[in-house]
Amino acid sequence: MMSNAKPNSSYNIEDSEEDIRYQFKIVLLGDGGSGKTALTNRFCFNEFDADTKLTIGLSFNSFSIPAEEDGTKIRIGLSIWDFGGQERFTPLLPQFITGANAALIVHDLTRIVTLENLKRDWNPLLISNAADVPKIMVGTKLDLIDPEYQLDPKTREEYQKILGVKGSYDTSSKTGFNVDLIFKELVKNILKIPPYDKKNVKII
Ligand SMILES: Nc1nc2c(ncn2[C@@H]2O[C@H](COP(=O)(O)OP(=O)(O)OP(=O)(O)O)[C@@H](O)[C@H]2O)c(=O)[nH]1
Ligand SMILES: [Mg+2]
Repeated sequence: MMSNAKPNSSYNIEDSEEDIRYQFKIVLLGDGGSGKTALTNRFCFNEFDADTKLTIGLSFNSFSIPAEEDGTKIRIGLSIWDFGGQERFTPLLPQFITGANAALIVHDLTRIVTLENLKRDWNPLLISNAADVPKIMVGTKLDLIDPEYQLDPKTREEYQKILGVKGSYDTSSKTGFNVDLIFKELVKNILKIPPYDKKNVKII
């Protein structure tokens, strides 16, 4: 298990622990090799490694993003729980999913079976351990996809409904496309529901 306490490198703002007013737990779930660690590394460190190692059990990162509350600059701390997608780690995961504020459920655009497995395995696992949390469906490796073979809108819509996600985005951790956006969208969704909806917090 890895631990790093760094601000999101893409924001280039000095971090200070005192400013962190809210702390949210975000979990990433999806098949082995679907690109969860690559998303985390792009988001937290603005890095991409073409040869990441599979995650053993889980990897944990914490960092913060800038926000505003009633016009005052604050930071929102995020703890990112990046789970190993190999089946042998599944028995370990429920205890770590518990307490999540939101989830990214991740499928590999180059392997349709990873989308089916969100429906079959990962979404049920999430629901049984963190019932109603906001979640976003994330397609990875967009840079490897021929535009002709992109997920067709009907299939996307069908899966969005079945999975009960707030949105669906395609990303590339290699180019960075949409990576910041999915994490920010997720936090925006946390801020829409109780107990946070009453607070005047905005991501900037
Ligand atoms: N070209 C490209 N390769 C990617 C992208 N995202 C991930 N990869 C590659 O896909 C492989 C698997 O990515 P990981 O991030 O390790 O996958 P994971 O979901 O964390 O896998 P587990 O830890 O086993 O659950 C690595 O070789 C990555 O470099 C992407 O957006 N584009
Ligand atoms: Mg991993």
